Amino acid sequence: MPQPKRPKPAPARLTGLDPSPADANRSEQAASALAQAPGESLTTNQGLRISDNQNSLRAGARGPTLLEDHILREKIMHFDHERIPERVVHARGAGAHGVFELYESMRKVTKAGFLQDPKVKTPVFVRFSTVAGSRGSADTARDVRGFSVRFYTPEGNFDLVGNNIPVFFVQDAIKFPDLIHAVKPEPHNEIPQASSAHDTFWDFISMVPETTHTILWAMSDRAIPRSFQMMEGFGVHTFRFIDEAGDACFVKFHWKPVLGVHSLVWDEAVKLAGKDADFHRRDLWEAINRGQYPEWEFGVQIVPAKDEHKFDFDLLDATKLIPESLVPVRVIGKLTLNRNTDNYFAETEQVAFHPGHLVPGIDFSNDPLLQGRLFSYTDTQLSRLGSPNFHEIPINRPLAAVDNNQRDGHMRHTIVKGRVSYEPNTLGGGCPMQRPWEQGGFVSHAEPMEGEKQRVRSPSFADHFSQPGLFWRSQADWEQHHIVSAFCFELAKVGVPAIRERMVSNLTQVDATLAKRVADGLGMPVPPPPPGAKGLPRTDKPKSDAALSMAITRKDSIAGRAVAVLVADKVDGTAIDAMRKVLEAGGATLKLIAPRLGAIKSSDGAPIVPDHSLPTVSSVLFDAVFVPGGKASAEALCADANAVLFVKEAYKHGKAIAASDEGHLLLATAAASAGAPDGDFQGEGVIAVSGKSVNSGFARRFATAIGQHRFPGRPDLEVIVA
Ligand code: HDE
Repeated sequence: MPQPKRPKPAPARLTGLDPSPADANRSEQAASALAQAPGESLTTNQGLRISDNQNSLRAGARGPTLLEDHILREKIMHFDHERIPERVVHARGAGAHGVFELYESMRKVTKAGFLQDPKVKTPVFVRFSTVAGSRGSADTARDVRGFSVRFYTPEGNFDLVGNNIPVFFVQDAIKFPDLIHAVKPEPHNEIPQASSAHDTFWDFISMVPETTHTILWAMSDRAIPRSFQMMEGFGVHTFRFIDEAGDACFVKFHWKPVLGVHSLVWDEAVKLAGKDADFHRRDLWEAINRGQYPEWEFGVQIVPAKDEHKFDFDLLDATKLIPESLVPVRVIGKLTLNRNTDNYFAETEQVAFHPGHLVPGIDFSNDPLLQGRLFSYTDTQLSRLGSPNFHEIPINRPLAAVDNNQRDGHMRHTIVKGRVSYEPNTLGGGCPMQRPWEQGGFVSHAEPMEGEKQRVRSPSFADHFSQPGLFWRSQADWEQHHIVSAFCFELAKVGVPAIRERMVSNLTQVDATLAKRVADGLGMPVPPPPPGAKGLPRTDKPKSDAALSMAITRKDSIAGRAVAVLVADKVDGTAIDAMRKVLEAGGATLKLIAPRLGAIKSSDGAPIVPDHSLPTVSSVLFDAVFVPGGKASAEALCADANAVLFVKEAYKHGKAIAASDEGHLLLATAAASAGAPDGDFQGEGVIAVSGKSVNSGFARRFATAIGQHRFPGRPDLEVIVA
């Protein structure tokens, strides 16, 4: 029998890490690190060729299996240990490779090598995640998203382990385990999975007012992003840039998505959890496969050292952001994700990020949350990856040469030659040697220190309500409405009334209207302010900050949007073609959805092969819906409950809807069944022309509507039944 040929792998390197910093090709490095010899023969892990992979070794055809079967035992033993402990937080994630390109040299403020020369391209690996859910949980849970970026620089790995929300719940690392225990499923029954809508979470949040700022973000639509490609990223903590002369300034890091910041609506997110639990990771995977590479611009907010105390909040307090209206974000580079992983486990699961993976020119601030993280991330890798040698796993190996006197440990890959494993030495020629700052050595910023050893919170961390107020005031009406609804949803799931009261009482310190609206939604009176509330140092400057709202984000692109086209036999094929031409030119994808799979015919007899059947998909998987004409097609769809629901739901979720010619019949049927007040869908973003097929002007109007993303201001959304 002819044997299939496998592609030849890169030659396996058997001794240690690549010493060449010039080797910037991660995939080559990863391939060469896989010291496995793929061939055409099936073997054991010792290279023994296997003659029968179908049957275990038995004493006679119907006899017992023999303990001697070393091939069976090796295979089952390996299988038994396929799982490793999932991350204690951020367990659910998706990753991809890419590249970082600098727009302008940052030499004046930092010595970091990858921020010097705009010609240099730095390979990166990025992992997005949710925080609370387990590895198998749904992507669209209401949660903060992790946004971890590893830069493989010639000076070592720099990990920017951030989130899609610029502030954090707690100010001090010592509170982190409490926060996480509160949000995780409750310990007695392990319910609920990947949801903050339960008593223990709100019990904690309501007792810890420093969480108020982040909880407002978490109740906003930021916590249900449309796509990883459509969310911002933040380093959260204040870091330091250090220049060649050793002078420091403060810096906050930002990622700004090129497609703009867009979110789902809550009902959509809930339904998606069932319809496609992999919604976000699939979106990322497919975009990269299509060659529509996700992009973010990299920005910095720089604060000179002398301005450290200029603000009425503390730069070291991770529950605060620096309003962009006070310190604008300077965009200095671009991140592009252009390659999917070859193996989820080897790359996305085994990647081990750490905020302490730094390069010379970047340093920590004294943010007490960041300081605690510096312990946690190495520690957690030991239990997760099982060995102090996790840096030798291909995805974790720096491009920079690694050389030190650390030895041995579980699963050591490097075969170090020679007799010297100490320093100083003469027997090894003094190598490896320390390097001063001038030769690329890392030197911690020499910040003057004095003070008493004490367990205290700085009084400059005490104002927990001014910035939540700023965030609230900066939101558009529909964003405020969604925040109120989210509070009502979450708190209505809380069983203990005292927790709800305490929480709404805290909200009175943010904004009286917010508290009133949430109290109304919960059917309770507004409670008195929390005990001890005494007009904490309030700042109303700035009054609002446009960068905190999603309303003014980019809305002129349809790239990455998915458009459903509902079709049945005798559909107007020319309308589909005309629409496809315009939408695909803008970077959207079109999927034809018919009552069932199998080719149908257009009105002029041409065969059309649908991508999906109606029972297997749902409107929540798409950003917009188009119903082409063709009388028989439209009538068949009107008689199909799935098609009617599809349109009703898309309308309720504020999506752009277009219908050409008789396609309008389906809109009318859906509107009638949804109880639309005027007997038809009238809201913005509905583009219907009866009696006409699609021309390019019509298609462009639809494209403009899709670019708006959602129409949350449709007046009749509350009464639509979908
Ligand atoms: Fe993390 N966090 N964290 N965290 N975190 C982890 O490390 C921790 C915090 C963040 O994609 C863990 O490797 C402590 C802030 C992301 O692999 C663990 C504290 C921010 C990821 C850990 C914080 C983050 C993690 C679990 C308070 C935003 C996913 C697995 C002092 C700036 C990284 C792991 C990935 C992961 C601890 C607070 C972001 C246990 C103790 C603030 C994006 O080490």
